[in-house]
Formats: sequence, C-alpha cells, structure tokens
Amino acid sequence: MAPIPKTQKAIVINEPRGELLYKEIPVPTPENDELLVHIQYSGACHSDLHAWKADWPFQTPFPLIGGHEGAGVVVAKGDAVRNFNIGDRVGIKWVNSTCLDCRFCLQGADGNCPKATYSGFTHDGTFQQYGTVKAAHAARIPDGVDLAMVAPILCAGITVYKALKRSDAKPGDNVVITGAGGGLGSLAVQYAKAMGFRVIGIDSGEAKKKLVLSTGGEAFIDFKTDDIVKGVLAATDGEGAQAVVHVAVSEKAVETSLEYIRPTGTIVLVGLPADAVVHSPVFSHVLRTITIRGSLVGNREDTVEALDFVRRGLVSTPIKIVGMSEIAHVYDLMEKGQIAGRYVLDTSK
Ligand code: 8ID
Ligand code: ZN
Repeated sequence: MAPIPKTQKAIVINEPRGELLYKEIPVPTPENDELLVHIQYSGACHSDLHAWKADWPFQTPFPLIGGHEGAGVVVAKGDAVRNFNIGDRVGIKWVNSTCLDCRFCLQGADGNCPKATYSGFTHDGTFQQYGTVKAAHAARIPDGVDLAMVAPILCAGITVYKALKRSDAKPGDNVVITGAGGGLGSLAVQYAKAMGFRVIGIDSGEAKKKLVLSTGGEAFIDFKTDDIVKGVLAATDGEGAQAVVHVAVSEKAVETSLEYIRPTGTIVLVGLPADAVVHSPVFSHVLRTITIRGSLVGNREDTVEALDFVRRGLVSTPIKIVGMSEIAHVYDLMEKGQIAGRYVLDTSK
C-alpha cells in the first residue's frame, strides 16, 4: 500500500453559498476509535446542496467539507479499533459517530443520538481524499461490489430502504415514490420492487421516465404535465396508494399526496425542502385513518441489509462519474432538477 501523504485534495466551503474551493489540506489523524479511510469515490447528495446553501435550521459549521456517501479503503486506524483491518473496503455514512450508550443508540435510532456527529456537516465529510470515521459506524462493503456504484448506497440507498420499511407496505401494495428519477428516488424504485411492492414513480422528463420504468416502476407520472391525483388513482384501480415515500424536495408533492393516499395508508417524509410544512386536515386524517411520519437515514443494521441487496445484484445505482473538482457543475444540475440518478465524484481529480 502506498504511504499516507501529509496533504490531500478536498472541496472546502468557507461560508454559505461560498465558492467550492478545490484545495490542498492536511490529511487528518484518526482518533483511538476511528479509521482513516482513503476515500476513492463520494456520491453528491442533495443534502450536500442544502448544507452549501445552509437553508436548513441546522447548525452547519464553516469552513465545511461536505459529502457523506464515501467509499474507499482503510489505510490507518486507532489503537482501540478491532473490527476493521488495514486494506478493508469501507463506506462512510451520514452518521459518522454516536455515543453508542444512550437510549436512542440502544434502540438503533443512530441519527437521533444527541451526541451524534454527521459527515459533511459536523464532521469533515467525504469530499476529500482521506477522511475519518468512528469504526463502529463504518460500513463494510461486500466483496465484488464496485466502489463508485456503491458510494450512493451509503446515504441514498440506506435512507430509502429504511423509509420503505417504515412505510409498513406489504408485498403487492401500491407505493408511490416522489422524486423517483433523482438520487434517492432511483434507488427507492429498485428497493421497493425488490421488496415486492408495486411502484408508481413521480418525477419529470423523458430521461427520468425511462429510468423509472426500466428499473421496476410500473407507472410514471410527470408532475409538471400530468394530473397527479388522476394518474395515481388510474394506476391503483381507483383505490389510491397504500404508501408514499417523498424524496422530492417539494412541499407541494406532500400536499398533493393527501389526495391520493389510500385510507389506512402511510406517507413517509424523507425529502427536506427548506421551510416546508405539512397541512393535513384533522377530519380527513382521522376518518381516512392515515399516518404521516418522518424517516431519517438508517441505522447500522439497515446499512448491512441495504448493502446486501446490492451484493445480490437486486439494486444498482445509476451513476455518472466526474472529478471532485467539478462539484460546482453537479450542484448546478441538481438545483435545476436535471440529474437522472446520482453523480459520483472521483476524488483523484
Ligand atoms: O434521512 C433523510 N431523510 C434524507 C437522507 C438523504 C437525503 C433526506 N434527504 C433529502 C435531501 O436533503 C433532499 O431534500 O432528500 C431529498 C432528495 O435528495 P436527492 O435524491 O439527493 O435529490 P435529487 O437527486 O435532486 O432528486 C430530487 C428529485 O425530486 C424531483 C426532482 O425532479 C429530482 O429528480 N422533484 C422535485 I425537486 N419536485 C418534485 C415534485 N413536486 C419532484 N418529483 C415529484 N414531484
Ligand atoms: Zn444524503
């Protein structure tokens, strides 16, 4: 293995909406319970775009190194680490560390641990060539799985897999995915199909339609040109969808789903449009006996399960690879809703 350099390339942001600086910074040293990972690829998630804009009510410290879908190889580790060896292939997720001791940790609610740190937000993320992660939260990447393709599973894949579990849908149920052609959505369609659900994708444009219908979607509704409620009712024999997983970055998408959710159904909120609010009239909420719940990434067990779908060839991220230095272009396309699937950054250029 090549020696660990003293410095490395990273994307650094000094202020909200500031320039995405491609610059040389020091390689970090792992703490006692941490791994140092040579990150080869990192997915670019819409949450990174939110962090750059600082449009969430979330304390994002600047200067910021974003990114939370990293895939690479362990190159060093702290003395207390027993579960990984140098040379192991690992992933860095959004949850970078937790206390492992509080009630939330004991319940597997990793993202809710009050002491959690988050890659790309409160812990330097994966838009750098070498990053640290608490060994307990590093994801073991199965043999034979491509590192670039698997990177987006570390956030997008785990998150949608968990959200689908939390939708309480049963095999054969109709499940709507909003934002179905984007990063999370394109994986949600595949996990939902593999879990035995009937998938209706909502997004816009020919490229996303093609992607959704070729990866397991049974119907596609264009939110810019079609009547969404009519479309869902037509695809569900007039009943409505038993579950909806919202990954669209849109308050309107959530509001509209109140009109096509099947009585007894569940709406799962995943996408995080800034300042969005859900207005669900109490009367119909009760009479139609619907559930609306939030879902935040997934825990360590969800991670193992989500990666196993990939190992078995049931799920594969539709990726485009570009150099990390081209991140501004990726954010621009993302902002315009022009990415079908996921962009993955190659950290070597
Ligand atoms: O743990 C979590 N809850 C979690 C984890 C990871 C990401 C939440 N997120 C959040 C992100 O912060 C972001 O707000 O999920 C959202 C989606 O992330 P993404 O999939 O990485 O974004 P994308 O690739 O840009 O895809 C979004 C898709 O939504 C479509 C767009 O066309 C795009 O394909 N879309 C939009 I914007 N409005 C829509 C609408 N009204 C819509 N699709 C249907 N209806
Ligand atoms: Zn993410």
